[in-house]
Amino acid sequence: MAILQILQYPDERLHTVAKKVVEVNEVTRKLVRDMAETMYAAPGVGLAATQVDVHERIIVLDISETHDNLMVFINPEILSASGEQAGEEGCLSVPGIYETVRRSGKIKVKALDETGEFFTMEAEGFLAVCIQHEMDHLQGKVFVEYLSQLKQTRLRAKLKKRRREAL
Ligand code: GNR
Ligand code: NI
Repeated sequence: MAILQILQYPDERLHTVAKKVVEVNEVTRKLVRDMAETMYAAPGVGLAATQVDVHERIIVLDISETHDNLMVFINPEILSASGEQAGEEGCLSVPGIYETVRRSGKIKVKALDETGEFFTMEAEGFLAVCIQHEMDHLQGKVFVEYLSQLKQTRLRAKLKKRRREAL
């Protein structure tokens, strides 16, 4: 297994739109394992392939406290969405920044698992937030893009300053 490097906002590669996985095979499964290891090590509750500079529609998630409930979504699609919720979000590509984002309250998703098996799933609450956050990554969208332009400008200045001071 391997821990992969996570792209840091504002890296333009985070805005790449991921392509569908054509065949779920051993290469896919190795990437899924490496993504899971990277997510657990970070630590984070989810990771999209986009964040490790692989532009394919693959997501790993584990919102359990015990880190024993890995969920894999390959070629995920939202079939339906309803309601609304607002919650504080963070992102491994934007460390140390937490902002409230409004999202659908409940979603129904279809995807393939790491064996290539099709499944559908309903999610609400924090799980629904995480799935939407990760699916945004696959479209090249980072959660901070939901903030006002003023907040985004301030955020970029803050990150620049932080990186300067970290050197
Ligand atoms: O670890 C993560 N925590 C989190 C908290 C609230 C809403 C979304 C997330 S996802 C994030 C990991 C990440 O950046 N995934 O893309
Ligand atoms: Ni993220």
